[in-house]
Amino acid sequence: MSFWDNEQKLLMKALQAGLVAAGIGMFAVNSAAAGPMGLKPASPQPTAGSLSSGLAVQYYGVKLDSIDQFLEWMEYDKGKSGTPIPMLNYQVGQGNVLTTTTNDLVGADITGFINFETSGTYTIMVHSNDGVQVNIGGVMVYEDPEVHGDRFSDEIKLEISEPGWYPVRVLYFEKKNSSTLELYWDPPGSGEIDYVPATAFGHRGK
Ligand SMILES: [Ca+2]
Repeated sequence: MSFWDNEQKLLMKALQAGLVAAGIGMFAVNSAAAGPMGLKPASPQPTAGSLSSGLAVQYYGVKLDSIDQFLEWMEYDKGKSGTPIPMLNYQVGQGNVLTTTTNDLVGADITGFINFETSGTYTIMVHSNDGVQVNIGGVMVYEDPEVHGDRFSDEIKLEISEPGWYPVRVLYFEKKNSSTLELYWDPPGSGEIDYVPATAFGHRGK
C-alpha cells in the first residue's frame, strides 16, 4: 500500500465522521492527533565519531502475538546480538526478517539514535507487519502492537525544538508469512515523505 492510499483512507474516515461536510478538511483531521509530545534529545549528545552507522539490534527466536508478550519474553531471554540495521526500509514479503537469515518467528529490539538536524515539525509514518512500537526521545510515538498485515500509521507529527541526536527504540516482531518494517519522514520544509535515510541513524558499539 502506498502513502497516498493511506491518505485516501484518512479522507474516508473524515467523510464518515462528517467532518468534511462541516468544512474541516483532511489537514485538520491529521493535525488533531498532533501536539507537543516532549521528546528529549540524548544528554549528553554523542560526540562526533562516537557512533557507528545504523541501528543496533537484539534478536529473539520466539512466536509472539503482541508487543506486551515480547516485553515479558525479554525478561527471561537475553536474545542474540544481530547485524546492525542500516535503515528501516524492509518490505520483504516472505523473505528474511530484517538482518536475520530467518523469515518467521522473530522478535527484534532495535536501539540507537536518530538525528533531527533542524528544529521544526517532522512528520513520520510507520509501515509494519507484524507488531511494532516506536519510541523516540523517551516517548512512545506509535504502536500497532498485534499481529497484522502490512499497515501504515497515520501521519505522526514530531515537534523538535532542539536539533540533535535523539534516542530511538523500536520493538518489532514478525510472526509468520510476510514481514514489513519501514520508517518514513518529511523533515521541516522538505514537502516530501521518504525513508528516513541511513545517515540519520547511529548506534554505540560496532
Ligand atoms: Ca507477518
